[in-house]
Amino acid sequence: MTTAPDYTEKIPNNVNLREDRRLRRALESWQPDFLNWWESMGPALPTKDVYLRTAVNVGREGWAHFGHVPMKDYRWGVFLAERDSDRRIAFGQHKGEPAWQKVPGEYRADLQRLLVIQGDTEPASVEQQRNLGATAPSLYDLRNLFQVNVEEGRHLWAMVYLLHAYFGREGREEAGELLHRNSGSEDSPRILGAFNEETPDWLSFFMFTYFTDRDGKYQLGTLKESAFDPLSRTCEFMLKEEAHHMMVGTTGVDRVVGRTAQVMVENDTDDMAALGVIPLPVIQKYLNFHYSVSLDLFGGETSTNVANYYTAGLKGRWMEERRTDDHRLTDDSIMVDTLAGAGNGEQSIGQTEVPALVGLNTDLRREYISDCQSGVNRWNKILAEAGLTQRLKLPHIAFNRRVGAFAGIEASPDGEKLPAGEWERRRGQWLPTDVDKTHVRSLMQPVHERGKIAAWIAPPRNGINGKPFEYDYVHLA
Ligand code: BYC
Repeated sequence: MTTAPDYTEKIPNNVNLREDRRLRRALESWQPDFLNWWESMGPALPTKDVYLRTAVNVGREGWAHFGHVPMKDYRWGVFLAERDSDRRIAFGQHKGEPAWQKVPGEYRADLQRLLVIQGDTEPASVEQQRNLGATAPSLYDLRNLFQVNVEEGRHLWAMVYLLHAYFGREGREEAGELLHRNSGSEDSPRILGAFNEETPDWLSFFMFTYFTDRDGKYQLGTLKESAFDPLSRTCEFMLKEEAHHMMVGTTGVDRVVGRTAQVMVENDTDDMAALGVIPLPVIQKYLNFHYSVSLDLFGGETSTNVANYYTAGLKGRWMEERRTDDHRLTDDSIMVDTLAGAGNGEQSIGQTEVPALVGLNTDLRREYISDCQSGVNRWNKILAEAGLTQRLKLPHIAFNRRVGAFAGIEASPDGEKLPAGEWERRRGQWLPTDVDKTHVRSLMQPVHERGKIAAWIAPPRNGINGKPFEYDYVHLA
């Protein structure tokens, strides 16, 4: 099968849409709805064109083309990684059998649900980021925001293709619904909690792309293992695009921390509010918020849903093939975080042993947490190299949770279980307050001039695609 997308088609694709008239017409009738949604819910800042990359191939080399394009003309399309015709299922009760090219009837409902949940997050993030262009700290950052936005739009296409191609009328209806739910809507909110939160400023954006996009990386990593081969190949290519989103988050927070550290050292003070940068305690509070709501995205510490997904072969583990167990896990166990009886009628935060299959959300969350820790280490290195003693920290797993074992309790960032009253009194020390948010927003004055950057963030080390920071990444309308 060819891997190069066909750009002569109305919907660029490498899945031979040309030969599947019914599917092509179904997707072509969804396309105007998508474009209407993009116009009304996508980036609000009017632009002439943006220096964007567009996928031109899915192979290892040279998969993307860079150039200035009007955003509404971006070629959203359907791209699957190359097919391996010998691929076999790597885990669960069907381990060793050939990967599926069609959806087995008994797993249809579960697979459709996973696709809908995944698909729902993509447009949600575009909606959350809709107004950020107006306060971009530089044209470089503005371009990165738009790149992330168009690719999240493409990831929506990726899920919509699967729904249309493999799930009949119900799939088409679900594809329609993906454009009707909206982030933060009272009547029809997005499905997962974090995708109904606001992203009102650029510190939130960088924290979101670090912590919440990283959940995307891990969830896509498990769906890439799926026995349903079209889903696996779809996720493989999405992960390639996702790497840029990770870079935006990691280096974005680097640059905020770096600039604050620099100004702290130059002024020999840690009272940053007056100096036009974001104080480290505020950065810590934003980190606490985005990390804790992203932990919720992994579902409960124990879950029969995930056990069923794994056994059926729908959703694997992170790096499934590198694991050295039997890839069925029917006889294994895992320690998961829990609330345990403390003997005096009280409950305390502890661990308990459960069958490995029901603990798979915990397994994935742990992989994610250790990856998040690497970001914190990196930011702390920036502080140490500036000669500062302050450090950032991931809060305890029970902090600010709304899903799973700790949903019903309050805990401090150190993992101390707190009475509700004390939590309410102290939450402003740990989560952004209105005063913090107002201060951060007050710094968000747009810098849309070529080669210039806002004072609260350091410039990037590198530009995009070998271009310098001063490049005209975006032409405003
Ligand atoms: N909010 O058995 P449980 C991304 C529901 S991000 C609201 O503990 P399960 C991206 C759950 O649906 C990646 N509801 O959890 C990032 C279930 O409902 P039902 C998105 C929640 O099912 C940035 C019930 O609670 N992809 O790509 O094992 C920008 C019990 O749940 C939440 C995926 O998530 C929540 N946080 O795991 C753009 C992959 N958590 O069934 C994009 C697909 C749980 O009782 N989804 N619930 O009605 C899944 O694999 C799983 O559904 C979940 C939950 C990991 C989300």
